[in-house]
Amino acid sequence: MNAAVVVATYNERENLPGLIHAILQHPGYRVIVVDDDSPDGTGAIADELAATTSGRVSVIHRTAARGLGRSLVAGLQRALSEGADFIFQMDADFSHDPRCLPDMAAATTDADLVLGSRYLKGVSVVNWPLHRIILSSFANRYIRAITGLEPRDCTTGFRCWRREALARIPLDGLISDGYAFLVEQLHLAQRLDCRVREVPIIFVERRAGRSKLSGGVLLESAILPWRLRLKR
Ligand SMILES: Nc1nc2c(ncn2[C@@H]2O[C@H](COP(=O)(O)OP(=O)(O)OP(=O)(O)O)[C@@H](O)[C@H]2O)c(=O)[nH]1
Ligand SMILES: [Mg+2]
Repeated sequence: MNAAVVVATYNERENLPGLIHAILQHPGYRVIVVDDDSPDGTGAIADELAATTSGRVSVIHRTAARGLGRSLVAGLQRALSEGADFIFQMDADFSHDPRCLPDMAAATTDADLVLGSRYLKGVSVVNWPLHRIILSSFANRYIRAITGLEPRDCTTGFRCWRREALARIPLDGLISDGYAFLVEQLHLAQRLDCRVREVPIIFVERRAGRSKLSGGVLLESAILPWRLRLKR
């Protein structure tokens, strides 16, 4: 197995060490942390982990304007240039269970992009307040209705790419940055005829730290589906 897991971080100091430990339990997996100069010192913790894990963890320190989308682009490009065959993206806060990684990789036998989906079998979300579930499930209906995307969970951040498919995505051309980035990335994959498959995951509310969901991020997510539709 030659897999790289891209983890974007902003103020995840309590979560990152445990997460990296759990990912590295899988032989053949390495981690690329993309930190946005977190005020809580996550970047320095990532450097310490990189120094003690025999080259299996690398860290990208970003200092430009912070953003999830640009961070993921930097990490995914690094994974491609390092030659990984399977490239994951996942959140740092334990909402995505590292134990699911091998099953997601296995699901690429008949797919180019595997989505860890919260909405395949009803709603598999644990400990989210009701308003977050309503917001997320409304967002998915809205996105599907406007863009014609088919997956049940278009905003999931837990993804596994086959290298050849990710290499075809013009990552530098993606314009959005918050959760909208995830929708734009999926839309592009579908337009480029990637075979997209969903596998069920159980999403658990973040273990520690605070959410970065903001009004600006939500507004971008509300507008993006219309931009994608107009493009089509
Ligand atoms: N590098 C970077 N990472 C970010 C940024 N915003 C969020 N992240 C990371 O992206 C992942 C998802 O962000 P979250 O804040 O957990 O968003 P969420 O999962 O929708 O919300 P909660 O889990 O409720 O907090 C986490 O690993 C964050 O640390 C950012 O601006 N830059
Ligand atoms: Mg989260």
